[in-house]
Amino acid sequence: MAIERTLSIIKPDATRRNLTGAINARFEERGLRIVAQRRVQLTQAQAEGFYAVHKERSFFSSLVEFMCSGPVVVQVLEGENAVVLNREVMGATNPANAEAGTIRKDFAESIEANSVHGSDSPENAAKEIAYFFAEVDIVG
Ligand code: IDP
Repeated sequence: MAIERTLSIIKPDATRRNLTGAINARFEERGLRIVAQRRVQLTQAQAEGFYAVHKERSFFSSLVEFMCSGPVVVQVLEGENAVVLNREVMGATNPANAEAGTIRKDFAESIEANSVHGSDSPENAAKEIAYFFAEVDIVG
């Protein structure tokens, strides 16, 4: 299987509750390596740009406001099959539907405040990584 990179974001509901380390332990336990990491306060423009694909959705403005409500940790995870593996470790978007032992089942507060973001395809991972990191900032 190919070594891939994916973009992960630890969302404001999780940084607020001091869960950064607990969440990153889940990634590392499953073999995902954190090869770049930065704590950021997103601006409205940055959050809108990142979630532009959702701009017609009813929850867009609320999502943008939530993503700017506190610091986030943006990071690049690397490993075999990293995109799909990260989605598996995260669990379903809605924590009510997430499987036992996933980050969202164990930590998410709601379908919006669901603790983590993860790219959904290798193509989107490349775009999302480039949104936050220069190649030189990623040390594998
Ligand atoms: P994903 O994060 O699991 O890939 P997406 O459907 O791409 O899920 O949605 C992006 C983010 O938008 C979700 O992680 C969540 O924070 C928020 N979101 C998705 N659906 C809803 C909703 O129905 N109400 C409120 N927020 C939502």
